Amino acid sequence: MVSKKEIFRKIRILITQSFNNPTEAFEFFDKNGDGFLGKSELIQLIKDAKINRFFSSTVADKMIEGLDEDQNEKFDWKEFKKALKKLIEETD
Ligand SMILES: [Ca+2]
Ligand SMILES: [Ca+2]
Repeated sequence: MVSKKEIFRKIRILITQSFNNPTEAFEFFDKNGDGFLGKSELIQLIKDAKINRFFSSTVADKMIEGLDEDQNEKFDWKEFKKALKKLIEETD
C-alpha cells in the first residue's frame, strides 16, 4: 500500500508543478463544470498525480471520507482548498 504521506506528496507535486494556482487545478479537474469535484474527477486527479492506478478508487474514497465536510460525496471549492492546505501541512 502506498503511504498517505506519499500520496499527499504526489498530489502536491501535481498541483504545484502543473498549475499556476489551486483555482486553475480545480477548474481543470472539474471536467463537467458543475463546480464540484466528484469521485470520478478525483480519480482522474489521482491518476494524473501518478499514484498507482490500483489504489485510485480507494484513495478517492479516503479523500472524500476525510475531507467532505457537508457529506455530499464531492468537493466544492472550499473543501478543495482545505484539502490542499492539509496536504501541504502534512508534507512539509
Ligand atoms: Ca464536476
Ligand atoms: Ca462536499
